[in-house]
Amino acid sequence: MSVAGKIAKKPQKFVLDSYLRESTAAVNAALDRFLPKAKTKPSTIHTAMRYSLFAGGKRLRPALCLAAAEACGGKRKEALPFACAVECVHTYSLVHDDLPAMDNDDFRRGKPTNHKVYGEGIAILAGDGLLTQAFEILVQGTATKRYAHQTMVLELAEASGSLQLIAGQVADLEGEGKNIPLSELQYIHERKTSALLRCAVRLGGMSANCSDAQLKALSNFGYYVGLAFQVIDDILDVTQTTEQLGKTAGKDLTAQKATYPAIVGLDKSREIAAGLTKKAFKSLEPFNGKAVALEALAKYLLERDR
Ligand code: GRG
Repeated sequence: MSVAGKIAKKPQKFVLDSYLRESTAAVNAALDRFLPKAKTKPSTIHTAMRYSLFAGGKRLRPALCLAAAEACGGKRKEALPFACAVECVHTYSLVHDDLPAMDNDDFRRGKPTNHKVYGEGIAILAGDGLLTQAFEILVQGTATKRYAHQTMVLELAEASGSLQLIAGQVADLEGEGKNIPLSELQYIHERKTSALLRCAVRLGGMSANCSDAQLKALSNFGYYVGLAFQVIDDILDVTQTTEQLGKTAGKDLTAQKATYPAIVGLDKSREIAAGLTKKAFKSLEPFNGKAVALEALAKYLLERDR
C-alpha cells in the first residue's frame, strides 16, 4: 500500500474539546441568525431572550443533536436548526425554573438570572418567547424522507409538554420537602431532564433521515445519558462551588429536594451514574463504533465538573 493510502486509512483521533468548541460556535452563530436582533421592537423582550440564550450555557443538547446526526451519516448544517430549537426550549425552562415562584434563583450560567436583570414580567415573557421561537426555528429545518415536519414538531412538543418536561417540573415542585421513593425520583429525572436530551438526539437522527433501528438506538442512548446527566447534576450540586457551577450550589439541600445523593449517598450515586452511562454506551452498539462523538459526549457528561 502507498504511503498516501496508509495515511488515508489511519483512524482520526477524536478530540472532544475541539468538537465542543466548533459545535458551540456553529450553534451560537445559527442562534444569532434565527433570533430577532436585540434592537428589534419591542427591544426589551429580544434583549432579555438573548441575555439568557447567550449567557454561556454549555450547549450540550445541541452538541448531542449534531453528534447524533453525524452518527447517522447526516450533515451538521441540516441538524443545526433542530439543535437550536432544543437549546431555546432548554433556555426557556431555565429562565422559568429560576423565577421566584419556582426555584427562586439569583444566579445562572455565571450571571444574574433573567428576572433579576429584567424583572419577573419580562423574564416570564422571555421564557415564553424562547419556547415559541423554538418551534419557529424547528420548522425552518428541512424535513427528510422518513420524517415530515409534523413528526419533528410533535417530537419537540411532546418532550417539552405537560407529560414530559413540565410533568417533571410539577413532580419536582410537589416533591419538595417530602420523602419520595427512588421510583418517583426516576419519574422526575426522566421527564425534567432526560426527555429533552433524548429529543435532541432523536431530532439529530431525524435530520439525517435515520433508519428505525438508528432512531431506537438514539432514543435509548438519550434516555440513559439524560438520566446519568441529572444524577451527576445532583452530585455536582453538593460537591462544587457556585463559582464552578455558574449557578447557586447547595440549592437542592436548601429546598429540601429529593436527589440521588440525599437518598442513596454520594458513592452510590456515582455508581448509578456510571451504570446508566454504561447502558448509554451499549445503546450505541448498532452504530458499530461510528458514533464516536456521542460516545465521547457520554463519557464527558459522566466526568464533568460543572
Ligand atoms: C412552564 C412555568 C413553566 C416552567 C417550566 C420545565 C421547567 C419550567 C423547568 C425544567 C426544569 C429544569 C431546570 C430541569 C433541569 C435540567 C438541568 C439539569 C438543567 C441544567 O442543564 P445544563 O447543565 O445547563 O446543560 P447549561 O446552562 O449549561 O445549558
